[in-house]
Amino acid sequence: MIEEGWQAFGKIIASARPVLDCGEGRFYTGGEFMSDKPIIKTVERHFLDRKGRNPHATTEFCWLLSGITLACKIIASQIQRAGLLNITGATGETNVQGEEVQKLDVIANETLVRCLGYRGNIGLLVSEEDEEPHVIQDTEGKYIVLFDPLDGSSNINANVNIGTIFSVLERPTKGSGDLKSHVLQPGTKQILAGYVLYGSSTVLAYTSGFGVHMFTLDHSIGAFVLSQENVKMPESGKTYSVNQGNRRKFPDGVNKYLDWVESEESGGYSMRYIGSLVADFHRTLARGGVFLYPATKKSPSGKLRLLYEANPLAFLAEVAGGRATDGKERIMEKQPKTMHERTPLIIGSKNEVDKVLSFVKE
Ligand code: AHM
Ligand code: MG
Repeated sequence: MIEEGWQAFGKIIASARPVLDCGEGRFYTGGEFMSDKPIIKTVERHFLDRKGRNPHATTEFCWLLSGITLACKIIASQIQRAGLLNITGATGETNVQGEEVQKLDVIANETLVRCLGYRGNIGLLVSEEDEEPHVIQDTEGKYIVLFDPLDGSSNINANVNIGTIFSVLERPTKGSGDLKSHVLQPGTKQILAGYVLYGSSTVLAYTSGFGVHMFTLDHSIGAFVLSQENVKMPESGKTYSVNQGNRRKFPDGVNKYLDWVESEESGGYSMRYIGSLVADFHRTLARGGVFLYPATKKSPSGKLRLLYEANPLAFLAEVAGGRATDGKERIMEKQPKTMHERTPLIIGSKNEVDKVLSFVKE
């Protein structure tokens, strides 16, 4: 039906311009095949365009990617109607991190697990909400997908921006060894990372190491459509982003940086903190600046999770020209020891992260 539509479309164009009908719905216009030229660029099509440069840019991998985009479209529609569907508020349970679980956390998690559970090339799924990985295929399944299904859950009930973060690893040894050892890979091994921000518009950003690209969800056609290619993070930016409420619990180096950033000597910075990592990162990526979630006395290893929060955003930041560190080590080089490991995070514009490090490393 769709193919017939395209053929009819081609024939209309043919009446206005000389076109050679090459069969199979392809019409040669003298320069290129019309049916090879998409009228919109979806995430999957964009990813596949890196074929040749990226060994993972295969139709098989696109099947995995479409599982992520489908899940995020479903999550976006649930978020938009949350108040009408009675799915705001807490479930009364706590998750593996000891945090209060929101109804939308559960919905987002189940949506991702169910959308990805049927993709034949996935072996394991790792979610912030589940203590153990979901074993989709014990011995087969080339890829591992890790995700924070709904980041910024404390903002859900306030109608403030929230997001989904994802990371994809290749399974090192097919089917053998301890499954957890397959998951515990440093961020440098990521083959894809991204996030979806459910904001005033729903935006997806991804990288596979070949640029950072952004797509906007066009609700009228139900697709993430390319809106910005090769996004670069400004090298500097006069915004810092941190939970100032934890000021007295921060290490001395962080407090010295904050003293400096608040002083006249810094030339004047603005503070912006949404409390949803995806939203704070998205702003930092677009406008420049730095985001910090340091260790605190309450959380000596920091709050954010290495595998499905810090690593994917670090990959995006670095490909866009920024930096990500825990104050001592590059985030993506950290060797994870446990699946839900936490890390301090300093991420953002290259010059701003270096500035923080000059105080933290003193
Ligand atoms: P979550 O994944 O349970 O939502 O927790 C992570 C969130 C991040 O989005 C955000 O940067 C941080 O926690 C905010 O924490 P705090 O309220 O301590 O400032
Ligand atoms: Mg989170």
